[in-house]
Amino acid sequence: MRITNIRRGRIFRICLCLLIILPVLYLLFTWSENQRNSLPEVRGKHAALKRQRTERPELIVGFGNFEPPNDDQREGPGEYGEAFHLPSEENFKGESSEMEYGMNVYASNKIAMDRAVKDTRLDECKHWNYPHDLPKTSVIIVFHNEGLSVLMRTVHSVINRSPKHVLQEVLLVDDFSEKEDLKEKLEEEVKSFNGLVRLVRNDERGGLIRTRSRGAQEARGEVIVFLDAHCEVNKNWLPPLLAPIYRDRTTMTVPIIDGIDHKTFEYRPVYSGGHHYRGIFEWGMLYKENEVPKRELKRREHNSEPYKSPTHAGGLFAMDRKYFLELGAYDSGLLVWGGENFELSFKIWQCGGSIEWVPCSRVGHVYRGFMPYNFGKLGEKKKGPLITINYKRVIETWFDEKYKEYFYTREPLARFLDMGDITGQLELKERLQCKSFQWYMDNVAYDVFDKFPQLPANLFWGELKSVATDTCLDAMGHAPPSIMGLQHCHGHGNNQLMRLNAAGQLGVGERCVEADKQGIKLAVCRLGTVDGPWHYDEKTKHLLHRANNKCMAQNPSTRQLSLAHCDVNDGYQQWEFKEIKPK
Ligand code: UD2
Ligand code: MN
Repeated sequence: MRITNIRRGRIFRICLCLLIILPVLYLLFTWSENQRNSLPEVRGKHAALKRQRTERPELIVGFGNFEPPNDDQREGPGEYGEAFHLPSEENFKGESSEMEYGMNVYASNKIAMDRAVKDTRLDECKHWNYPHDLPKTSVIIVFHNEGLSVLMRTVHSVINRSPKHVLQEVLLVDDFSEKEDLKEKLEEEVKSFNGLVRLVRNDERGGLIRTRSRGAQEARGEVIVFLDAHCEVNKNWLPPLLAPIYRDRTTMTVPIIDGIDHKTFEYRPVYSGGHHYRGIFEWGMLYKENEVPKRELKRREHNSEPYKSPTHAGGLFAMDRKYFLELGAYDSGLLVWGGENFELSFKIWQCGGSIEWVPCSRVGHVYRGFMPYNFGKLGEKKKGPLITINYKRVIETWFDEKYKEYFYTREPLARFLDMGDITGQLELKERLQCKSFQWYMDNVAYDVFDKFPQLPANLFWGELKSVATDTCLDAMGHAPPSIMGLQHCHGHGNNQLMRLNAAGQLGVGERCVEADKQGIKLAVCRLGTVDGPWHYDEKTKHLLHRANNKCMAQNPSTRQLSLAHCDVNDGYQQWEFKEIKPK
């Protein structure tokens, strides 16, 4: 009896344990399954989807972990993205090709077209899986006078590192290149891809902006991806870019842009350690990158998930082709180069779409030493700097009045530039019922003001001329920190265009003029501030540095600038702001 009772007790306890353990095990199992299945999807507010998805995404083996061919045991110059140094006797040839292309194309010619690069993604990225029915994609590469081997390496990387069934085509659009090899040899190269690569050519120079719009017209894929002609895409770059578009066709996606050295072709991760940056701008419309605000990071579950960004650098992005065309492609009034990244970004956000940067998609880009091409006839036709004209079109279309003032404060000469007709753009904005710029600043670009606060108006601007010597304060084209100089007044603005704002900041371009014992200096403006130490007295013509209670002065013999005890009788302390007009 006793034994039986003990047994009964044991059986009861075992059953009780099982009753507790089994449901816990079940819950744990389903939770881990969910975790696994949640990784494949790129989630976001837009997951409610304009495009219906019926089944849950499958786990597709070999997709999240898509391994490009030829990536093992390769040997040769530049393999795995290592730096390649020419033997010293060939340096001269390398340098002269740098003069021609802004990058060492002679060195590039010695590196395999299909070289391997190092995988710069976050580890987490290797475990994502993506839907198998992603939209077919045209990769569009516009080019003008690029190095053939650099262009072809871009093409090879796309073909080798994109899943075959997703890649509709690589579309090359030649923007009226003059180089012989691009005219002749390129045709043969293209043929060797049996139709997967197509080449179309402009009859005249269109500039990169119009040429990209043309590419979008000609493309056959459902999604278009733009790349510059000197890129190398990294492992499994394409599916992560397509997934958010597949979920919501009004999303533009942007890969993280790694650097490729313009001399050695070394492939370098732009940043590592899981930190994320996104595109913003300062009020002169220079593109900047800023750490992603916590508010945006917190919205996501995984650090490798896409995050929203106010804008993008311009060159590399993916979009639903029809959506790009519905938005009017790029404003066709924009000329050659610059500002189109903002135009498209403001248009997308303000008219109901969104921009996401995708950490699991990495693409290398060669940042050139200098711009090797000129703007051709398109540049000559327009008076004034063409890029500022582009910015003016963009801000006049998309900014509210108050924000336009910030741009004109930072870029006073822009007021006088002829931006052409923007009625078509304003009509589009009306037709698509786009939101205000204030909405965009409040909801999307809310981190801009932290770095670039609203600009106080300029009290004085123009050339800052020494009364004694008739020379002008000049930033000398040096990078800050550097010494300000005095030069012959040329009337073109640029390095001589000084602005003194109502809060005492003396600025030139995006830089600030500061002073200490060593002299008058060009400095990086402190982020988040717009004030400064300067006060200009129109009567005495003194430029007073309030913190030191001294005046800007010129040394009569050395001509160097410094701070000196203010003296109303000293002509070398007298300055005049002289307004200028664009030439
Ligand atoms: C950046 C962008 C670039 C573009 C530009 C502003 C990145 C990595 N790059 O400058 O894509 O948005 O800002 O407009 O974000 N090209 C033509 N016709 C021309 C001039 C250039 O087809 O008249 C081609 C050129 O061969 C290249 C592409 O356009 O493939 C971009 O030009 P870039 O590389 O000189 O511009 P980049 O990278 O300095
Ligand atoms: Mn480029």
